[in-house]
Amino acid sequence: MTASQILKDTIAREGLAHAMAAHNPLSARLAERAGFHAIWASGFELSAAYGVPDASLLSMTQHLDMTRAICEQVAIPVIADIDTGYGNAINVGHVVAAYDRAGVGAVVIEDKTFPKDTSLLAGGRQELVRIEEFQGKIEAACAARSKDGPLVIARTEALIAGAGLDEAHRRGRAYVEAGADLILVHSKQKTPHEVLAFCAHWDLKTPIALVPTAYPDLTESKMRATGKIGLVIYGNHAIRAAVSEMKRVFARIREEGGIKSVDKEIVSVDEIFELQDVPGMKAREKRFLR
Ligand code: SPV
Ligand code: MG
Repeated sequence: MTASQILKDTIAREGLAHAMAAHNPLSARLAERAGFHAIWASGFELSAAYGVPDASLLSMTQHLDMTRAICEQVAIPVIADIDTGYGNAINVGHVVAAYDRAGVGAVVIEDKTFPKDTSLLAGGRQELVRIEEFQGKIEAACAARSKDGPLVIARTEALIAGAGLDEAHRRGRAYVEAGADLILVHSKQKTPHEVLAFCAHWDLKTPIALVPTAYPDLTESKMRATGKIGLVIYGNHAIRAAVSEMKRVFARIREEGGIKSVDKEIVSVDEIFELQDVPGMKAREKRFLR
């Protein structure tokens, strides 16, 4: 089965698939072992890992290289965040074919202008492209993928841009018409009211995807209860968890002038060896080195 078929099956079987963000293969492996159905190859996380804003500063190649490396190390589907598609519909076709070859299970394209600004930033520059233009991008994405290639998830930023629920619905419907497999509706409201209102009035069969970073009260059981949400993406919890723990450990080492007490609190070097598949390498050494 291809990655997209696995993702589609998971949504059909579970009702709701869950994806955890990753910024490298190691974080993706940890998410896979924690039991997530899929990996979100997040533009925000990779930008943060490079120490730059999530504002179309990284190249497609930088994101694709990391996404490919992630795909090589996990068995679960990878959902690629391709931002605005790095240009117009022609660029989108080129980009989707490349991510398809890398083995992703889905791509998410958002309806903002290039260069984009990150969605959750207060006062961010949030400009939407015309609906027809974005339909062209969705159609180009669908035309560029191979048979059973990545699902095309169309992401509307209408709520992020303050354009309102009617505009979000208009765009969601137009994107389904253009061939989108799921509609991701993003919101930066601190409560789930806005996205729940979107779901309540969504009368198409196409599943909705959410990124509940701003409204953490919306649990998976509440999402399931709507009967409309097929995918939840935890958008930045790998990089935030990593930063929390690095800050804590680094501060302790400076406070204590050494590593004696933190050594017992953090994972062992042996655990890192295992995460790197050193045991697999050792088995291959035994077999092949003569
Ligand atoms: C990302 O993780 O890159 C996303 C989600 O697109 S958000 O940062 O909330 O826009
Ligand atoms: Mg992103």
